[in-house]
Amino acid sequence: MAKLSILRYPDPRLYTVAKPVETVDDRIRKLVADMAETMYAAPGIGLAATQVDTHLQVVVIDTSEEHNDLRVFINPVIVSADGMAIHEEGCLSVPGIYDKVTRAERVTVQALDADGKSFTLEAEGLMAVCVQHEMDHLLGKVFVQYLSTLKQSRIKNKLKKRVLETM
Ligand code: GNR
Ligand code: NI
Repeated sequence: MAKLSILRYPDPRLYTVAKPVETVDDRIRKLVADMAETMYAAPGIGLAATQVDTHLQVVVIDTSEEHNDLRVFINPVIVSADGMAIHEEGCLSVPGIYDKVTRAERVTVQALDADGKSFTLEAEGLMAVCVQHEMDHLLGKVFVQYLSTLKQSRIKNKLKKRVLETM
């Protein structure tokens, strides 16, 4: 396994739309293992391949407290969604920034697992938030894009200053 480096907002590569995986083979399973290692090390509860500059529809999520419930979503599709819920979100690509985002309260997602087998998951709560957050990454969207343009420019400035401070 290898820890991968995570792109930082507003890196333009985060705006890339991911392509579907054609075959779930060992190359994809290696990517999944590396993404899981990167997510746990961060630490985070989810990671999209986009964030590690690989533009394929691959997501890993583990919302468990014990970090022992890894879920893999390849070519995920939301087949139904209902309700509305506001949650405070953060993102490993936007470190130290947290803000409220409105999303569907419950989603049903269909995807392939690491064996290429199709499954359906009904998600609510944090899992529902995370699934939608990660699927946005695959579409080239970062959660801060739901915030006002004023907030977005403040966030960009804050992250720029932080990079300068570490030089
Ligand atoms: O680790 C993460 N925590 C989180 C908290 C609230 C809503 C979404 C997330 S996802 C984030 C990891 C990440 O950036 N995934 O893309
Ligand atoms: Ni994120």
